[in-house]
Amino acid sequence: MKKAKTPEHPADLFTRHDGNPILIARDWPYPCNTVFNPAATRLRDGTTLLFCRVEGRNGHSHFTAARSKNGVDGWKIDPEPTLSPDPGKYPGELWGIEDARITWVEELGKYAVVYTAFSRGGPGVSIALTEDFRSFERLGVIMPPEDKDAALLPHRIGDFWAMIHRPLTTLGAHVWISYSPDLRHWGSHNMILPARRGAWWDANKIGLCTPLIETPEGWLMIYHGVRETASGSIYRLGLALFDLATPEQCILRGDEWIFGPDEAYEDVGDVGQVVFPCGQTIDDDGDTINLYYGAADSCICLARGKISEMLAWLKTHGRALVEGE
Ligand code: BMA
Repeated sequence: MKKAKTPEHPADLFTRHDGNPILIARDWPYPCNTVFNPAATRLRDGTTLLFCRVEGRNGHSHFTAARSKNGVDGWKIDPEPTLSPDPGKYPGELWGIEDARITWVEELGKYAVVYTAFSRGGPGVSIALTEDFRSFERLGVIMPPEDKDAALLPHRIGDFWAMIHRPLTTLGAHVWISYSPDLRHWGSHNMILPARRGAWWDANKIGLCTPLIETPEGWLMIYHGVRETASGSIYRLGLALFDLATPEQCILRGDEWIFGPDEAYEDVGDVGQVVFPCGQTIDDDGDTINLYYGAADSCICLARGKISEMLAWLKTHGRALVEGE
């Protein structure tokens, strides 16, 4: 059901594209159940590439690249899966690979694709490097289960690579950062954003959405909060800002969600009441975010927002973390 929007209750910070959903399973060149939760990047020639999660009719997922000149339509979808699970070599991928996040790493001249590998042990974080989204160098599972919702920062912090991820502990599902000298061995683990508790919209379970956005004021994080209700979970989006030089330090966190399920394609599907972005591109103005998200675990949608508005909103609606909330 659509929620009322008035001047007192302004619209979300992201505006949906009129043509949503922009990609559905029926667009696919081969049979599948659903397409959702895509990673995104802009290639050097300006083409938008979505690395889409495709779920087959066996319940297992793989990734297929879709490319578009304008990031909205005219998608050219690879005729076959672009990256498939390879459980023979990588046992952590037994039940599929899910929810990629892409970071361009200038120092390597490669894209880092960080994704969830799902197997008997649970979901873990894996990483693969690529120059062209045709061949991939897989490094395997780098964060053991249960861990997901991970993305690499685009450059080292000091001497170390930094990864945002979401391990599950008995005390909840919170966002962490870890550091590595070589992308393979990770340490210096720190929780950077805890799920809140009680009635909060982001109580008990949160996770990173898209890779962090580097702004002059700090690393901007879009995260999802999961509200458990009697009729299921509601996945909504919130904002937080982290210090540029010490990203484990949260500067501001918004109290309210800034985007949530409202349209029929977000409310109804394999898993209703879900908006789940894994990728964004930023226009040449350096301000406009094209947010690509899975809706109801069933289709791919686009919404647009402005980095400047998100930072301004955080200054008025955000505050420092309060222990115990
Ligand atoms: C999360 C992830 C996402 C999914 C969401 C809603 O835990 O597994 O892939 O979109 O649940 O089902």
